[in-house]
Amino acid sequence: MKPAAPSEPEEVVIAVMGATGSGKSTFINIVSGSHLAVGEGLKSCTSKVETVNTFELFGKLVTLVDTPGFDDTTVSDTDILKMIAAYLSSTYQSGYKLSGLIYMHRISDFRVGGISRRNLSMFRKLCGDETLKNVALVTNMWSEVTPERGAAREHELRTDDLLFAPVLQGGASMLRHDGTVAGAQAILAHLAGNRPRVLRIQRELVDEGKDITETAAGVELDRELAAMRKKHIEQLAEIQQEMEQALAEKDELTRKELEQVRGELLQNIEKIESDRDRLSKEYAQEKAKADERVRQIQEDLEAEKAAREERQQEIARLASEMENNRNLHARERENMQRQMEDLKRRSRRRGLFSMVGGAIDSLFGL
Ligand SMILES: Nc1nc2c(ncn2[C@@H]2O[C@H](COP(=O)(O)OP(=O)(O)OP(=O)(O)O)[C@@H](O)[C@H]2O)c(=O)[nH]1
Ligand SMILES: [Mg+2]
Repeated sequence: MKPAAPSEPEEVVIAVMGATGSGKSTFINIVSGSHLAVGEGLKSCTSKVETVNTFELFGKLVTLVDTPGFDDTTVSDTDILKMIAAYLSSTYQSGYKLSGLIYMHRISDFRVGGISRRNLSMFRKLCGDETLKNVALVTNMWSEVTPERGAAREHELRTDDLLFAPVLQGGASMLRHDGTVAGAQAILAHLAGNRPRVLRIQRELVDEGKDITETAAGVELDRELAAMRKKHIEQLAEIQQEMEQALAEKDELTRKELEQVRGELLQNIEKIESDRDRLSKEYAQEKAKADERVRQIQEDLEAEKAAREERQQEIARLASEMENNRNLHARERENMQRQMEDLKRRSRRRGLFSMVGGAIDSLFGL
């Protein structure tokens, strides 16, 4: 984060990541008093990077960033990586770093399936090992399990080398979220004091000038897509065999059903191939849009800074008038005091993230 002047509250930015439906938006709403959409059914809810209005906590200006989980039901992983990467690289280029990252995990999941593992591996590739000190692995939905079962799962998550163990060894912490405002604030307090660090994807894209397909997250995504494609091609071969058998047995109904499955598989394969191809090209477009928007926001910030300085001069003028003119009428004095309070309130500094508010949503959305 950009250093603030001594009298100004420090700006802290924390991103919340995790699988779709893990409770990211709910957590943010609880602690920030925002109204982000929360999922009700099986469908994913957040499909873009969103920042919520900045709020003050423990004397700091906190901005939380909501992200869509990988394996979203409506947006492809390629689009999600593209959005998250554009957001992180544009803001980093403007001098902003994250103070913390929360990785949300439902303790109520009776087993950690492929989706959670994929999200965790993408998360690790985005962060890199050097940032792990700024990571909190947060378990939630404790009300959905008995304390014994929850504790047993927590232990498993903590000790399994395919789950949280390597992340914890790298310096991350594991915390429980009990669903309350105070609990969520305690989690933020744990992260808010951290030294902001550069994420691996930011270093790769900005400092090393890598193409997104060459970043650890880009390579991981491509590996996932390649594995998925391979699985589909194997399934296709099986279906083809079954279709031949159905043809030989003159089983028209089965053959037709298989034909439909075959069509779906072919479509999936085509989509995977296009997803692999378009990451690099579309990232460049997304990044250009993001850069332009961040540039505009910074211009607005500059204008706001100039206006703030003017207000501060006005405050100083009013203060000295009150000081020097002891004969002021009580009502006049009260009036001037009110004006000063108003000017002070309007002079509060806002950083890039607080300035962005909802504006950045439209930029990083689809
Ligand atoms: N019992 C319980 N339910 C929760 C908790 N947090 C979230 N939920 C529920 O879990 C569902 C998903 O929550 P969201 O906050 O939308 O999850 P998300 O991670 O933002 O999901 P996406 O936006 O789809 O990635 C909603 O029905 C929430 O009401 C919690 O701490 N306890
Ligand atoms: Mg959400």
